[in-house]
Amino acid sequence: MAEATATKEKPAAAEETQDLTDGFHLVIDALKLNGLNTIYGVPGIPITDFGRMAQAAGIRVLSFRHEQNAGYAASIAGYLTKSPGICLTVSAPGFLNGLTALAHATTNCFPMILISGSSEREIVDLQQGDYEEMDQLAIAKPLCKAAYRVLHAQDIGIGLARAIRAAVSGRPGGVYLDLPAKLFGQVMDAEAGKKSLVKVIDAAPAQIPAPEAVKRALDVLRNAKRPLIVLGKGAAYAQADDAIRTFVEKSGVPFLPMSMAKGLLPDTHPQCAGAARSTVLKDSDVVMMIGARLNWLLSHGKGKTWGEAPKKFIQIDIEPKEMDSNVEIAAPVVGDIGSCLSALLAAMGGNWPGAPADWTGSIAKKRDENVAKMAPRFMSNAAPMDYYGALGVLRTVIKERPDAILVNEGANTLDLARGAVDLYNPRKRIDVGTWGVMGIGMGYAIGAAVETGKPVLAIEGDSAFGFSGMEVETICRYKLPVCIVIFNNDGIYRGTDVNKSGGVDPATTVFVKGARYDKMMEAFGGVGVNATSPDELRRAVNEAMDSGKPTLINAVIDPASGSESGRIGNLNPQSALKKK
Ligand code: ADP
Ligand code: TZD
Ligand code: MG
Repeated sequence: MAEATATKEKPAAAEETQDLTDGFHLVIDALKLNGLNTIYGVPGIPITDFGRMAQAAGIRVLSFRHEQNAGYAASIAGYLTKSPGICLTVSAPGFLNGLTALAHATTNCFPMILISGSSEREIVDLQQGDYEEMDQLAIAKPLCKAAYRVLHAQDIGIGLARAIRAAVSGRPGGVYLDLPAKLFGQVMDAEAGKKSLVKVIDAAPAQIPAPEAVKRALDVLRNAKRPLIVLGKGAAYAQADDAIRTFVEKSGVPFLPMSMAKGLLPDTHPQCAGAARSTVLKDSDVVMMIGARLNWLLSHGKGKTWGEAPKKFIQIDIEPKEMDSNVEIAAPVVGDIGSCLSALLAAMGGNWPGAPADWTGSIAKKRDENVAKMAPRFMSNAAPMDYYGALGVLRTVIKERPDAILVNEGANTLDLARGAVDLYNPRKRIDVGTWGVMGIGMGYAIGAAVETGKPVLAIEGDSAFGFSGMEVETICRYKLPVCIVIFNNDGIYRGTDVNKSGGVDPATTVFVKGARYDKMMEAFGGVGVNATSPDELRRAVNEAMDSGKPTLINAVIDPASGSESGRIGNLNPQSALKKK
């Protein structure tokens, strides 16, 4: 077997005089050297001892009940901190469970490193049937930004450095780091080991936009009659909050926040066009995208949503290949958002004309009308609750605690909460993201609570919650300040479907009627509440948010009040043969 010289067994005499280290300690030291002090994972062969040693060495190691949830926690840790979230799993099945989250991180542009233990290369490559055998590196590659394997202890430092740089530089994403079982036990000279570690300097270097690109963008913006700024989660990720706010206000342009960009500027800001979304998308003539992609969430920048009138797009993004991905970009500005906005602000000078008043006035009017239309719905005191009655309570909870973090998933529960709950600070809303994936709920809640120390409110559809529900034990075990509100409408979209065959099986989208999710929390020592009215809900959520005690509130929602697929029912394919 080809072991490098530095890791060869030492003669007994030399050992007596020599301090040694091994793979376990080198990985731990390399993580700590780079400020990576939290690991989300599930223990088992070959990483059980690694987890123990990491904890003993002062790294916070959070053990989950399923790797996918640990992975989601790591991915959101990356989003919230700009430093790669670390997920640790065992080989084959544990690795595969973590892989969904790694692909999710890559899709959403979150920096994350999935570290999985793996079986012996010699056996895997000859497919001789090792314990949990799988060629993990090959499988991970197409699903992440980069994938590396470390075979020798003296390469651990370089391996981790490469993983960190790949995760956070340029467009952030997921990185896979494969650590075979044998690596952990490899021994080498402690001094040489220490020297082999790499402290990554400037992991995500500033990417300065070209001056002519900045000028071109401002020329397009200056000549706009009906300009619009779209803020995406890349803008929130960039942590250039002051520059973004200053730019938006100086330009006077109405802004539309994508879901996770809500709160970059408050949803109640006079320039916020969130409540006039369809109007601004349709009627705008120049659209400036800041850290947002023209993907399905924005109807690819064309079609009915965007109206007939010709549009010019300005796009600010760190990824040059994003330009022209769906429509022509008249003014691409490639660079990191902080640098781009500083350059734009500098080039705008002192007397920027602002946005035309007839345009901003008409949007403000539309927005105020829509807000006024919604207001009475949030006052509904009906029991069982409808979505609006329950959300009326929760929007006040967040208004009174603008520092809390909101986790949100479901279909109706997602779409209606997105519109109902205003956000006031950056990076306070985390949700299903680019894939519209169910299952991020408890992983995100745990990751957010651990990374920020702030209270978390998770607004969960009953189906959505089910994907990660077992992690309520994890929340109780680590005593995290998480309040989960389950919008329990007895099913997916609605709890009213019936099996059209007349058979005994329930319909495909319904769950056990009148289920009591609150009892799950009580099983682990947390607080469980069954809330049947807005008043009960208000009392329970306020208490949970103030006490910080792990709480799960089963909010009973009228099973008939949701709609198919929430707001994106139009994406469902229709059968040409469908009978009435
Ligand atoms: P949303 O779903 O909110 O519309 P997307 O995830 O589609 O947002 O888009 C985020 C975009 O932000 C990606 O194209 C990504 O390349 C970009 N991005 C991420 N971080 C930065 C950064 N620091 N500077 C510039 N662009 C960034
Ligand atoms: N599986 C995964 C991983 N992601 C998905 N998005 C889906 C399945 C499909 N899906 C949705 O898009 S929303 C949803 C599913 C299963 C659940 C909706 O039900 P809910 O919310 O109870 O969470 P509402 O309030 O009843 O609509
Ligand atoms: Mg439901």
